[in-house]
Amino acid sequence: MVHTIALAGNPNSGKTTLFNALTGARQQVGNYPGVTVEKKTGVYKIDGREFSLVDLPGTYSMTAYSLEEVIARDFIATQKPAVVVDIVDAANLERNLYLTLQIIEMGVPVCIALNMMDVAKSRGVRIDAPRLSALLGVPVVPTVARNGTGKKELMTAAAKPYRLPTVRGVLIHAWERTWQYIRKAGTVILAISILLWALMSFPNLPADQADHFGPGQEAALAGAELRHSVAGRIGTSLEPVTELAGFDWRTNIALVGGFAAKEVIVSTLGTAYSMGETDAEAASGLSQRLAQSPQWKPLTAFALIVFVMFYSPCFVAVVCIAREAGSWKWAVFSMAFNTVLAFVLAVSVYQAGSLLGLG
Ligand SMILES: Nc1nc2c(ncn2[C@@H]2O[C@H](COP(=O)(O)OP(=O)(O)OP(=O)(O)O)[C@@H](O)[C@H]2O)c(=O)[nH]1
Ligand SMILES: [Mg+2]
Repeated sequence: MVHTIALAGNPNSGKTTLFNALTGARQQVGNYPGVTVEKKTGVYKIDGREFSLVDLPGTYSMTAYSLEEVIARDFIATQKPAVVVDIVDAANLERNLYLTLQIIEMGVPVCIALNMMDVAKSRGVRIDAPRLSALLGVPVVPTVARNGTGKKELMTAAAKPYRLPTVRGVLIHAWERTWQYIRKAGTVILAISILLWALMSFPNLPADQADHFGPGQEAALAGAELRHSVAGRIGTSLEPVTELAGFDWRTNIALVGGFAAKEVIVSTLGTAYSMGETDAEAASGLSQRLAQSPQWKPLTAFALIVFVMFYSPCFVAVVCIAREAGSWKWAVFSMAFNTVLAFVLAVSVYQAGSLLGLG
């Protein structure tokens, strides 16, 4: 992805001169959509990375009175450039900083090019750039756009703000995501797990059938109970088809549950394979249980991974697709197409693997 650098500043501050110095001959001149204000874009390369450079119309403020102000403001607000280089006329610092503050207040990364330093110097104006940078909280680079002084430093300065994310920023972002997941796991996923447990537990096996199982046959009884439940019946009815991919009826229960939320596939598989386990101390992990199960081979697990990666998005995603696409056609298509594709891939993997004697 090519990042955009926008050049903003007062009229006559040297934006176009700097733009030309940075892009060389590689530039495009056009108009902003719908208006005749000139739009200049070019490519700027540094350290093997490419940036799209945009020369915004010169403005004294971002209050959106004139067409130029509206264009500059809209560009920064909607295009969200990676960084806005604010070209400030050092010889008219006070007047220029008005716009600077407005750009900083828009919340985009800003870097200041303190231009016309030669003019300022000849007028006896001395500017403490590091202090100005500390006061504004953005990098400040003295430049003379006309002869290219400070050009190199400015890019290095302008390219850096997004290249190195701060440790604090990364930690905050990571924490937000983690918290989002914890909340989801604690609410949606818990609710779905309870629902799936209920579907796997009811209706109860009639007493006359349960009586066939004597002491020491708890595991067989639990299997019969699970098969009798709503979820067990769904899983069993799908088995004639899914066994082509090596999936038994218990695996089918987990896959149907996965349509509610992909996160519950493993936990549902765990429940389906541990029902009837009365001694919690002796209970083994799902992986050991599957390794011992006669229905499972490494090839089955591989086919299952392939299927889970490709099959229908969960129902929340399907609802989102319908909303975004504005019709249920795409939602139904994504469910059907993905599930068929996943099944074809899983069957191919399982059958080809079996033929080759793998697993
Ligand atoms: N002395 C000096 N002159 C400069 C410098 N940078 C630009 N200029 C001159 O200042 C004048 C205005 O520069 P432009 O680049 O056209 O300014 P601009 O910001 O694009 O102006 P608008 O597009 O009208 O907003 C030109 O004559 C440039 O040659 C500089 O650092 N020092
Ligand atoms: Mg210009």
